[in-house]
Amino acid sequence: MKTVFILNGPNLNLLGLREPEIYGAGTLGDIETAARAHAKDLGLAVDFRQTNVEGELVGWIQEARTKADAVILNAGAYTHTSIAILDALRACDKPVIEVHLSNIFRREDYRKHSFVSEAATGIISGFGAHGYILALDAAAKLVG
Ligand code: CA2
Repeated sequence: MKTVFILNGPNLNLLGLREPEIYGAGTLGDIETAARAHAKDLGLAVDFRQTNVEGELVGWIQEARTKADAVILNAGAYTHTSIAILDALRACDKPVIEVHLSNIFRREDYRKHSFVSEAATGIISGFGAHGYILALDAAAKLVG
């Protein structure tokens, strides 16, 4: 069975607690539950993780080189700042699907640039929690 890493960055553990008008009312746990159910239907195994630590995300992307067939990544605010994450993605050599709950291009200027996009196979942004489901569909297609 093919394995997809679903990696989540800083503050995504706070989903559902604040800013529901931007990120929706669901929690990251709700997203994980829906993603696991959809992955099962697609015949994919998922490894779902969240961290607030940039270096931990870098380590997980490195781990994906040998343990995952595709990566779904919502790097949170590190999307807009982290060359370390970009370098790790460039070394990863697996399909990478960048996900954002909000449409980052409709928001503040500092959110409109993504270092992740420079290494991503594709981007899903603005569909809320459903973006993770769309990303799994894309991953299933990409890993065959
Ligand atoms: O839209 C997205 O998914 C983001 O990656 C979410 C990040 C943000 O920094 C990116 O620009 C876009 C923020 C993660 C969640 O932050 C929260 C902060 C307070 C309360 C709830 C969530």
